[in-house]
Parts: sequence; C-alpha cells; structure tokens
Amino acid sequence: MSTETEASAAASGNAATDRFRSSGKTSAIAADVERVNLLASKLIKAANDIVLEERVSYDEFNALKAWLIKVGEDGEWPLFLDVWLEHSVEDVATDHREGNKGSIEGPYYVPEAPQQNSPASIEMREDEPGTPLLFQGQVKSVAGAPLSNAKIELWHADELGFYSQFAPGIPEWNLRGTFIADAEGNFEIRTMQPAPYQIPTEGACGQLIEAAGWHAWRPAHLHLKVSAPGHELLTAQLYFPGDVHNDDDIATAVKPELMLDIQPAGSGKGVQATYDFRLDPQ
Ligand code: MBD
Ligand code: FE
Repeated sequence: MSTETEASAAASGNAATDRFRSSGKTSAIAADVERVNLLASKLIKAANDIVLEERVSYDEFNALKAWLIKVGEDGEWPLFLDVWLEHSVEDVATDHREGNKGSIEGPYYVPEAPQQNSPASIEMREDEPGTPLLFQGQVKSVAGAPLSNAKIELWHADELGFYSQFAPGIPEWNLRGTFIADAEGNFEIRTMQPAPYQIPTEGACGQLIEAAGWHAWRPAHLHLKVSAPGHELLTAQLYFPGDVHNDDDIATAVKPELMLDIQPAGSGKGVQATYDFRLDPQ
C-alpha cells in the first residue's frame, strides 16, 4: 500500500470528523435523562450479554479497548457509525414514507455545493477520468404531480473512488453540485460514472474488516438530497444494476427501489441513467 493512500485514509477520517463537528447536527441533542438511561442501559447490557455468552477473554477485552482508542485516533467514528449503524437509524426515520425509499447520508456530504439550473454539468476536472453519465429524471409528489422548484444535491466519488474534500489533490467542489429542476420537476445533470468504492482500509475500520475476514466494498453509487417546498427532504443513494457489490454492500445501504435505469446515451457517448423521485408531503 502506498504512502499516498495511507495519507489519504488518515486525512479522510479526520476530514469527516471535522465535517461532522461543524455540521450543526449535535445541537439538536436534548438531554432527556430517561431516554439516555434507557438507551445506554440497553447498549451496555447487550455488550455484557455477548461477553457472558461468548466467554470473552481478557486478551479480547484488551484488543477491543485498543481498537476503540484507534478508531478515535484515526478520526474514524463517523465512518464506523455510518457504515455499520446508520442504515438502521435511516430505516426508523423514514419508515412512515409512502414515496421514495431513501438511504444513508454517509460521512462525505458537504452542504452548499455550487448551484446551477438544470440542464447542467457538475463541476469536474478537464481530464476527469471515467464514463460520461447523463443523470436525468423527474421529481414528483406521492400523488404523481410534478414538483416545480425541486432541488437536487448530488455528490459522488470519482472513478478511482475518491471524494473531493476528503482526499487530497482534488478541486474543492469536484463531482459535487446543487441543481434546480425545471417547472415540471425535470432534471438533466451531466457527470462521470463513479466506480465501486472501497472504504479506507488503512485505519481502524480497515483493521476490523481484515481481522474479521470481511471485505471493504460498497457498490458504485450516487449520493443525493432531493427537496421541494412543502415536502420531506429525501436523502438517498442510487445504484447501478449488475454491480457485483449490490448484494453485499459493507454499509447495508442498497434497496431494490434505488436502482437506476441505465441505457446507452442518446449522444452515443457514455450512458444515461434515469430515476424519478416521489417526495412525501411534509
Ligand atoms: C461512502 O462513500 C459511503 O457512502 C458510506 C456510506 C460509507 C463510507 C464511504
Ligand atoms: Fe459514498
């Protein structure tokens, strides 16, 4: 493994930790004593039950202690929690919805990416590697009405699996953008097809994956936040049919409803990916 990839893994963990700290998400935490008591007690009991049932040794206990310390040192708490826990939180948060299924946000969202009106091209390097992808579709209500003034935030990895602002040497807003659909909710965004993605393997999360004999792959994916006035914000990921990791995503974030319809591009260059969103009323 090269020094460069090691450097980028450490940097991406710390960048994700800094991003979370400055996201404002922690300000919503209310200190409800009964709720903390309930959740903390259940978590501690679950851990103790495992120790007793599996007869965990002191060596194993100390390995856990060392590993938890390393998760913090590597800045990988956002990565760890988003990969192995966020999918259940997301299920609970959205199980009332009749419209679109969503998926986890993950650790690499950055708000306020540069905004353009559709049709548009996402920001990318002049020599951005990969297959051109035309991402198109329509934003509608649950009842099927087109939603004017719909907004689509799109972010994804490049063809090497790196996210701008979390890997070094990539322009700040590369493959990130905010797009306003037309009056009928239609959008057309030109980008580059992302590759299957391996979560950073050099830090504490990678150490766990290797020690447990797992793999570090997520299928190729687009990340989105879709919104329209009077409707619930949808955080989602979209996937490419046939990706070998659609069935064994390390982050358990694939749902059958989140598959893109992929066709050869009308222009003959690259592919077009179509998806229609249905947003629940607020
Ligand atoms: C990603 O790109 C991602 O989407 C998730 C959920 C976790 C780690 C990296
Ligand atoms: Fe991702």
